[in-house]
Amino acid sequence: MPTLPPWSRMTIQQGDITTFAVDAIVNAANTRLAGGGGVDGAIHRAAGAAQLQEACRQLGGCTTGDAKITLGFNLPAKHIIHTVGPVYSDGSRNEAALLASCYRRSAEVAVENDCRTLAFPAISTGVYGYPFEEAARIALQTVANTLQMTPTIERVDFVFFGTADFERAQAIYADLSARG
Ligand code: AR6
Repeated sequence: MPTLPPWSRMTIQQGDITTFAVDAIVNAANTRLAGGGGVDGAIHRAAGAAQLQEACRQLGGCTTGDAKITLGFNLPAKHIIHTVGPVYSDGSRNEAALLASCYRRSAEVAVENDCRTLAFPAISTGVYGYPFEEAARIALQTVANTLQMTPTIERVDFVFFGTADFERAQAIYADLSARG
């Protein structure tokens, strides 16, 4: 079957990412991979905190903009790709490049581990303070660009927790996908 173009392989969803039955969900982690609040806390609880913490400990941390993989344990997802977004300060500290790197590296790790369906949360837009609109544009455009080079990835779901974020992301998808 021919590979669909990038924007046709990307969807905007609302919900709790821990319920997504995909090959890999992506976690918005910290550099120690120690678990935390927000989506990280929800993923650790749903996967089984003790076993995920032990798997993360063996990875020895993760630098900002990079990504590492574990099993999904009790999750419906087979794997968890842990990536570390930048803490947003004022936009002059390489935040945009680091955020783009999270999405690119997560996709690369997915390909290396034969994960064909992925779900991403809105990395860095919670505790790490990245302005939502800007972060969502970087997320969608980076994944669209990456999918050009990763034909084995069949579908990427972008999962937004709240209704307002979901609706803003839908508008950004419409805008960016119309530009091609
Ligand atoms: N499903 C989908 N999205 C969610 C969920 C969920 N269950 N829960 C929250 N979100 P955050 P960050 C959204 O703070 O900004 C942790 O302590 C949330 O609405 O989880 O990258 C880590 O250990 C927001 O839009 O991640 C790090 O220390 C988005 O997920 C730090 O927070 C990201 O918010 C990482 O901060």
